[in-house]
Amino acid sequence: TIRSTIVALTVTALAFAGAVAVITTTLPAEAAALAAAVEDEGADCPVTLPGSLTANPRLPDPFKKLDGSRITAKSDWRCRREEIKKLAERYVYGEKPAKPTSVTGTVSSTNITVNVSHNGRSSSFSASVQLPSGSGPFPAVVVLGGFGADTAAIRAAGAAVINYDPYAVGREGTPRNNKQGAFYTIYGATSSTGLLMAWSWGVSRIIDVIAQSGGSVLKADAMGVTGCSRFGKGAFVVGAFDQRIALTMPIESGSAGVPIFRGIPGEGAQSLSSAYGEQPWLGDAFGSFTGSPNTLPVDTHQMVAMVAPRGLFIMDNPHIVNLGPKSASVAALGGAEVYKALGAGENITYWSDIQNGSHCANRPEWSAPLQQHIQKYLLKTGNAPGAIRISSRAAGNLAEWRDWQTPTLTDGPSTPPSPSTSPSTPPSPSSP
Ligand code: MCU
Repeated sequence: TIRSTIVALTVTALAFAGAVAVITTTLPAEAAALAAAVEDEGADCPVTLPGSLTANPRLPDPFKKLDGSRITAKSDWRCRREEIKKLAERYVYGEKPAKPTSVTGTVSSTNITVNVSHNGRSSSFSASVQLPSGSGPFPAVVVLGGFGADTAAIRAAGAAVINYDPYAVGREGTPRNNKQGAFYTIYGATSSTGLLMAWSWGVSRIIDVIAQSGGSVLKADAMGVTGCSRFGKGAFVVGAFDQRIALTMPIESGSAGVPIFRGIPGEGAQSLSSAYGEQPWLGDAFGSFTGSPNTLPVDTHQMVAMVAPRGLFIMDNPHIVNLGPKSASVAALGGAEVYKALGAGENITYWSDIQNGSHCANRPEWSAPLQQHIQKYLLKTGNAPGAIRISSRAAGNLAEWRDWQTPTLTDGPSTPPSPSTSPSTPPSPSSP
């Protein structure tokens, strides 16, 4: 009959639609949509920072907006992330200026040059390039500093290596009132922005040049970043503050990197005053908080969350207490709650389950997951799920650090509670 034919057709159509849906959700192309086309998608979000700070021994609620309400929809994350960005700039790293008036440069199979001008000042720097075998254009991983990252594995996986010297953009060994390097040539030697953010600005300008290059050698929409130790701190900040970065891979970053500031004193890691004083890595404003991290309105679990839903592979070393691996695991677990709420729980990996070895050693244990991450987020040919693999030697407990729970965020637009549909809570009869 006509009716049964329609039913059969409908069932066939549904089955077909179902098959298509399954194919689209498992297609690695989905990873392509994770990174943004711009450095900061939330640049238009209005943010008013708080006028005063209140001490909080727990990790600040990443879902709670500055106006005191909590986000309800996944789409709210865009502007909530902007609030976290502004807090992190103001209190931790210093401001990252937006793209300068003029950014030009060249991309070849061996080298990238970057020329920047802004407000009558100019500076430039360059980075060498090593291509993988095969034919391009290639995805690329920016390697900060040149040690501790497995560049052979990166190239064997099919991504180019961009050897970036952070010191060309923000030198070490200078006092805070006389900072040097390409960033400070533009923004001034007394800029209160620390080196980590200056380094991150430099990588953003490299991405600008690759994006403008026409894409015949390197692909601006398939960029990763990595580095170890102080350059792990840098890689973390690069990924948090440029949403074009599809894959962020900090290694053994230590204090001023991934570990929660609040956990560092109790764990006995490199102290905040030591990290603040050793080099001007953090912004000048952080100086007021080295002895009172509980007063910070933001902590590093929120920088982890800033990377969401993009690929994040945190490598850490549980054998060196000075690195704060327990505090780093708490940052990962706290940030992972935002990944989960955004439906991207599989995009974060924390891996400290490793054999002993010296700081920034080449670790065969990380080669396979490193290549899987490159395949998934840069080449878009893989789909290995992320994993949280915390060594029992240095395992933090998120429950001890939070007094908030993870909300179920809706897919649609945000629905602020309206007085006519949501009854107000009646006053409690038991309160005196
Ligand atoms: C872990 O990163 C740093 C550490 O914060 C410093 O105290 C130490 O001097 O250098 C480490 C590093 O960058 O090692 C290569």
